[in-house]
Amino acid sequence: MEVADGARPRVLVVGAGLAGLGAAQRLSSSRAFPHLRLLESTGRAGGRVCSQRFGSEVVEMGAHWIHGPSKENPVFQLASDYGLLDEEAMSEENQQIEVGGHPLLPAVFYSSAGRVLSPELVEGVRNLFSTLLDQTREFLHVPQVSVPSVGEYLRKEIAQQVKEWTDDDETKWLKLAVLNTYFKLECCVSGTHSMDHVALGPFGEYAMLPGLDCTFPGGYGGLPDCMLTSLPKESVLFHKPVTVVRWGGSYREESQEGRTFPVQVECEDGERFLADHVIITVPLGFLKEHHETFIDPPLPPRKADAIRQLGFGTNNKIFLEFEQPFWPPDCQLIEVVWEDESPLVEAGTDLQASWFRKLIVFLVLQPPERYGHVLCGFIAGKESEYMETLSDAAVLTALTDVIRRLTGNPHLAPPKKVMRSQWHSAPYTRGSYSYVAVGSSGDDIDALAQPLPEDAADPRPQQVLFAGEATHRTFYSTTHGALLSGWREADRLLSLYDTSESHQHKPRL
Ligand code: 6YU
Repeated sequence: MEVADGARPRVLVVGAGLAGLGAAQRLSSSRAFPHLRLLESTGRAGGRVCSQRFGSEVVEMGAHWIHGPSKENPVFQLASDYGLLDEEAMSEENQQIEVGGHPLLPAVFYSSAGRVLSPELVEGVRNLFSTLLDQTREFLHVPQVSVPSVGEYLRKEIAQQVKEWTDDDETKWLKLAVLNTYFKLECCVSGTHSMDHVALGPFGEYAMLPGLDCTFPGGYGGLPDCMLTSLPKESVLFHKPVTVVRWGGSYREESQEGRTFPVQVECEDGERFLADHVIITVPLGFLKEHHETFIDPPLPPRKADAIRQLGFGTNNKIFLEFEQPFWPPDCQLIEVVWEDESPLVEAGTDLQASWFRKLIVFLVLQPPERYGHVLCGFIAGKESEYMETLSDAAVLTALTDVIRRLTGNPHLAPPKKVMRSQWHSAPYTRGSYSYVAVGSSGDDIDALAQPLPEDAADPRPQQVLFAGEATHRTFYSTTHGALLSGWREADRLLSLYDTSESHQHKPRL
């Protein structure tokens, strides 16, 4: 029997990042959901996928790589289908490379003493750190862990190892300083202020896919752009920040006497939308700040606790363009070692005096013929949030001083241009990505992903559904985790209406 259009379910999706676009794309390809609206607070699609112009080239302010670009990675598959990747990225060989999340690029280590460190010394330390880091992933099913965090575990092991080092004191200190750089690098990977905040037990739950991380030659933003164009034009509304999602109600259009809807979504401009279902894909950072007022009636305690306990930190990028490179021609990564630092010694807390010490890695954007001489620095944590409060000029001056110190060249010309991301200040993001913080576990991720009403005995269909990278138990913090979470919630609705399309994984292109 044909269902009249007016009787078909109305669905709202809040947020046009990859999770929201993925959900909308999958639902819009089903005839069961002709009444679909996507409400996005900002003026663009993509969320934390954000390609921007830097001079004549496009750079990534948010997501940079497809992590693990291979068959199981839906972002890789979708980007390949749209023709957004180059041949090398799509080659079978590339897809089979296993890098364990840390691709090795030709790197140079500059130290705060104005010297380049020996590759042999650095390699030995890198192997030690990566062995210890591998060990931290082995506690997943261990009932009692000896220390709560990844950082404490690493430090405890390092303190043991140091006792057996036979090097002279200077070499020992230098090795510790290099280790400290790896701690800071790991803060960027996990999007946290300190590895002491990252829970040890669940750390191994994050899953890595095979494939050598790749980038989008035309910009990551091509992916959300393509997804957006596949949606009915009138279904996407920009500049529509949602202020409150009311559920469990009985709402009726003012002008109509027709049926009632359980969900009412109100936007900052006062406009209201009624629906049978809403899929919320706003970042965990936004939920941390607003969940008490954003959802009415408020979230059940288990879900609110999950929001409070899971981690959501800051990782920013700073792009610097130089007239001339100060690095060697084959160098693709510049790493910074502060010789007076050690993971076994508490770091200073004066952000104003030392924020720039947290920036320990610069990617050299490739190829130089295309980008010129552009570095992309990564900086995580409170120092990164402090950096957001400074002017471009202050950031440029501080980093010029750092680079002059590293190269031992007090006359090195300053970068001619600077641009940085400010994800912590972004009101609809409030940070960069999620991690499993001390005191939380993968169960919190699942609790966050649980739709409302939660009670399986409740006869009402699920009204409020949750997607977004922070709701994916094994791929949290990634674009593929975000996309999969959007598909998951779309499939939940498709199966609710028992459409035969629920398990078709091919979105409409
Ligand atoms: C990846 C990478 N990558 C660098 C940096 C950042 C991130 N990630 P969105 O936020 O996209 O969408 C939500 C939308 O909702 C948004 O448009 C809002 O405006 C809107 N909204 C909010 N409030 C609203 C309201 N009230 N009303 C209406 N709309 C509202 N991922 O795969 N590769 O290289 C990086 C990186 C600087 C900031 C990244 C990377 C993370 C991804 O960008 C991110 O997960 C997804 O884009 C999120 O999509 P979404 O739809 O969920 O939200 C062991 C272990 C370790 C674990 N970590 C491993 C490392 C993995 C992370 N790697 C990061 C590295 C970089 C460089």
